[in-house]
Amino acid sequence: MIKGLIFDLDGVITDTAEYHYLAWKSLAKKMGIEMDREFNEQLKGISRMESLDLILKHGNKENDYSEEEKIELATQKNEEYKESIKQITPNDLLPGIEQLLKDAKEKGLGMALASASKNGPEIMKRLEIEDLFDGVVDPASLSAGKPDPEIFVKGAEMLGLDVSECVGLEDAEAGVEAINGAGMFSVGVGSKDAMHKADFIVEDTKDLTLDVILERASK
Ligand code: B16
Ligand code: MG
Repeated sequence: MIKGLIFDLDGVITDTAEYHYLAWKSLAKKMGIEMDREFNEQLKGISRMESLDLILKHGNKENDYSEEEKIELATQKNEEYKESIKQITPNDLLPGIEQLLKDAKEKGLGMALASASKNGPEIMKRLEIEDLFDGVVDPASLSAGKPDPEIFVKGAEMLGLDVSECVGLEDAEAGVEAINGAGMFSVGVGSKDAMHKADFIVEDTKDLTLDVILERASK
């Protein structure tokens, strides 16, 4: 029986990808690296430092900066990103998500956040959904990021549930792999192609209704 939902943030609850993109693009420009939206797709669900490494590699500059300099660059990106997320309001919840969270709460399901973003708690506050959640996995506490299952396993632990009692929701391929690796039922939001490893695929968050999720997961 399903007793908990474990959510990714960016791409499932709200769309912060555009803000990440603009902040990385402006940092990349300062380093003389061009990046477009197509390249940006690779950064979804990937941690801040790993994203920076991918951008440097993309610009053939992977050996140009020391660890210290890279931390400084990632901090610069994060400062710009933090400025832009100040605009987030409850209107930025993706379609269907508010209803899903409310229905799950009403049914007594546990809910945890499994986002790679260290800005997750701030974003949840701005979306006014933090009270609906029982826990947020701290990405800084992880020994490995997605596709490693650790973040979803920790989410289930936080809820006091077995992984078999939880459903994980993701929009990134690495995230779906993490859910599957944890032994949880995976819901993928996105194209059939990108989400082919998910147990259940919806193209849009508006199709994420609690009844359908529970029905699919208990088959
Ligand atoms: P931060 P998710 C991820 O969020 C984003 O998709 C990814 O682009 C970002 O680099 C990562 O969070 C880290 O974010 O710099 O705020 O710590 O999809 O795992 O909710
Ligand atoms: Mg995501």
